[in-house]
Amino acid sequence: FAKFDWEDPLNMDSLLTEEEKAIRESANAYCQEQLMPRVLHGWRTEEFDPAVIPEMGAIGLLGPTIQGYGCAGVSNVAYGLIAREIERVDSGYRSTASVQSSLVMHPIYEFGSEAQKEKYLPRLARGEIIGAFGLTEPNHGSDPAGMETTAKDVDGGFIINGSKTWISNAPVAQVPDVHVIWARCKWDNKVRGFLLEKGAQGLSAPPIKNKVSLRVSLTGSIFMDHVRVPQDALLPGTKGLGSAFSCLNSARYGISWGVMGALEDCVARARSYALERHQFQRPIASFQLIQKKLAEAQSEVAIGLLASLQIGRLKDQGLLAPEMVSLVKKNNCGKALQHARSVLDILGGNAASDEYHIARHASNLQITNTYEGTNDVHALILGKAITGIPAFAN
Ligand code: TGC
Ligand code: FAD
Repeated sequence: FAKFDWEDPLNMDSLLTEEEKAIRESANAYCQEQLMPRVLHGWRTEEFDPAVIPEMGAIGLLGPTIQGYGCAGVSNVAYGLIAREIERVDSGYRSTASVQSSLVMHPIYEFGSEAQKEKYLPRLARGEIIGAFGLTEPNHGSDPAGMETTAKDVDGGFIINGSKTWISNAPVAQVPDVHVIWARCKWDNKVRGFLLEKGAQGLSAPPIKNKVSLRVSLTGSIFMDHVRVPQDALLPGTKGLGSAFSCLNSARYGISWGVMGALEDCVARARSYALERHQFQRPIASFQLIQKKLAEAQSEVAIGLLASLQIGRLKDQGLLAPEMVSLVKKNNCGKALQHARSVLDILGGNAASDEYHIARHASNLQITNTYEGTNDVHALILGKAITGIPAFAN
């Protein structure tokens, strides 16, 4: 028999290419050596360290699947492995990176003009500029079709009015350097994407403070009061809400890997603690109920990672269906949250201390299970695919 490795129970390593393993190792080294020492300060103060973005850019972690424009052009599985390593430290750092890669660089690459790609992608890849993605509004979260933000066609450009909320990266340096904003166009009632640059008159992005989740990443609102943008701010390839949703496929896929990294960190920490902590003259790791919690959590890690790996391979081959992404986003986020909470029990009273890290992951995982489509919304997407009946429609 082969030897069982509890850290890779189903030998996922055997399914990775040498290049993917090398990318995983270099991402792991950066995350553990550079991000891990900063995470508690960021968590306690909610101060975002803007150096993180250029650091990630310098080692090719931003927009890594894009071909050209200074990007690495690696596989979707490599992208997933990067998300897993970043989120092993904190979901907030992964949020920062996945918004930049999947929700800003991806739409520019997919829907932008050649001039927009040349202008933004190399600088976004290096982390010289930071991006945000504004879809959610105060009155429209799960149902973005109801959005109230509008774009009006005027001589030589557009006027954008509206507001977005709960937007990752939005308040970095007051406003990020480029916002991808989704707005309903007054001339044909279709939703399209626009690129709004930092400094535009009427644009502001105040931070949302005192979060109890994702405290190391910045989140804010975006207010647009008659923001005038030139004609070339329109992402010309966007054709309706489906264009916005297609960006989510990439981000949701990355999250499905990331949350497994967070859960792996919880399991590893709970295991070490259980081996050291003694009660009733025995290590608590010797108690069956403790072992059951660890075994169930690590089983979900192994199964969740293999599911994400399969989706990544299908994505690379052009065989992806969006519902597959809903399946892994829903499953992995839900399981990560459930089992992070379960192994948190192993810490006893130390669960209350941020120095043991698992409570921080569990708080983050509440929101990873919510953003990019709540767990229940993904159940409805799958329910529609299974029954043919959309439960969310009027
Ligand atoms: P529906 O009628 O189903 O679809 C409208 C059009 O969109 C197409 N479509 C998709 N296309 C590509 N990929 C997908 N995943 C797609 N889903 C839908 C669809 O085919 C249709 O096209 P067409 O040509 O027929 O018009 O739309 P609906 O309004 O009924 O939507 C229902 C629902 C629930 C699926 C959708 O609204 C939804 O997914 N809601 C969740 C909203 C959400 O996920 N928001 C995320 C905001 S961004 C974020 O949270 C970033 S956090 C990042 C971080 O910090 O890491
Ligand atoms: P609601 O849609 O009001 O949902 C509330 C509850 O109702 C949920 O439990 C939901 O499942 C349930 N519900 C809704 N509709 C149905 C239905 N039809 N059937 C059954 N139950 C239903 N958005 C962006 O655009 N860009 C970002 O960068 C971004 N970053 C974020 C960062 C953070 C830290 C957070 C907290 C959110 C972020 N979001 C972002 C917003 C996020 O995508 C939304 O919060 C999410 O889509 C849910 O929308 P909502 O908060 O309006 O909840």
